[in-house]
Amino acid sequence: MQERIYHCIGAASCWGAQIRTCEDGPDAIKQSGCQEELQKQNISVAGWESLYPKVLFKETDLPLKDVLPLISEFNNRLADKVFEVVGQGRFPVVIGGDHSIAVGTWNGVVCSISQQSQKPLGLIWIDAHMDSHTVETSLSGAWHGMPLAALMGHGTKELAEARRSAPILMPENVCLIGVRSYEEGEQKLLEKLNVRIYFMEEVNKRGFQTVLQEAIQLVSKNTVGYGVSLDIDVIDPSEAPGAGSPEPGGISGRDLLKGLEFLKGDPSLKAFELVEFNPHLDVENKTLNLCKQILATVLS
Ligand SMILES: [Mn+2]
Repeated sequence: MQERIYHCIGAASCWGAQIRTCEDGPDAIKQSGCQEELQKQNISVAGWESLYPKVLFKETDLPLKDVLPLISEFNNRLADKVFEVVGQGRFPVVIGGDHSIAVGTWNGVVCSISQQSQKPLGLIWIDAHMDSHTVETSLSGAWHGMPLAALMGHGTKELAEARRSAPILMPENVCLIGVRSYEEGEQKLLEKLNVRIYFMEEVNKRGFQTVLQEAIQLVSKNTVGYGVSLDIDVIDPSEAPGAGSPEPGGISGRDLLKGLEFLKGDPSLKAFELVEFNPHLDVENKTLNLCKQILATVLS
């Protein structure tokens, strides 16, 4: 098996979230010595760089109506960076930031892969939420609640497009795991698109490991491979309090890590994304340590 060479990209944008201090998430992970620890475990991380939005929340706060151009500009740069990294034969690991950065990540991956294959990319979205609103259905208007709909070609064009036109994912190649908090509008859209959702109830019943294995099969069918987008809020807030929108009743860190073992060295896995870690809401570095364990598990 060919050894993966990893390239980490900190995507320090939080303009899609309501609590915007998760812009410090990627730097907190980097500054914790994560790259050195991974290297010690013989995990080859060839590069680690950070991208920042044109305006940082810690410098200037902006009203919701003004943030979309910033998100869009950031996602375009992120997509270009991911495209470049894949072009160098490296495996991109994108660390957010809020979940709206997924538009940049997966646009970059799909643009690069589509140069070699006509087949679509699959995606496993591991999250307490559906993130499948459009402007019309969202109650909060927060852009991090919309990226999955955008990637499948629904919602505001300005959010959905980076490097290429939406849709960049087909609903039959997408599934969600761990969902337990959602609103009617986004649920209706996913139902209409016939997207497979493993709600938390099913995860509890069958086990995360079993469900993830089945999801891998599903997103591998007729695709060039798949990506994983992991929102840290899928873990129960008692273990991962440092998340943008914590929801009770989540997966345990132990079960999540056990399941993620399946991603180790899988040649069909094309990219990995970890989002929504907020160091300002963390307690005794619990969430930070889980983020590091997740990276060590998937990257080993
Ligand atoms: Mn999310």
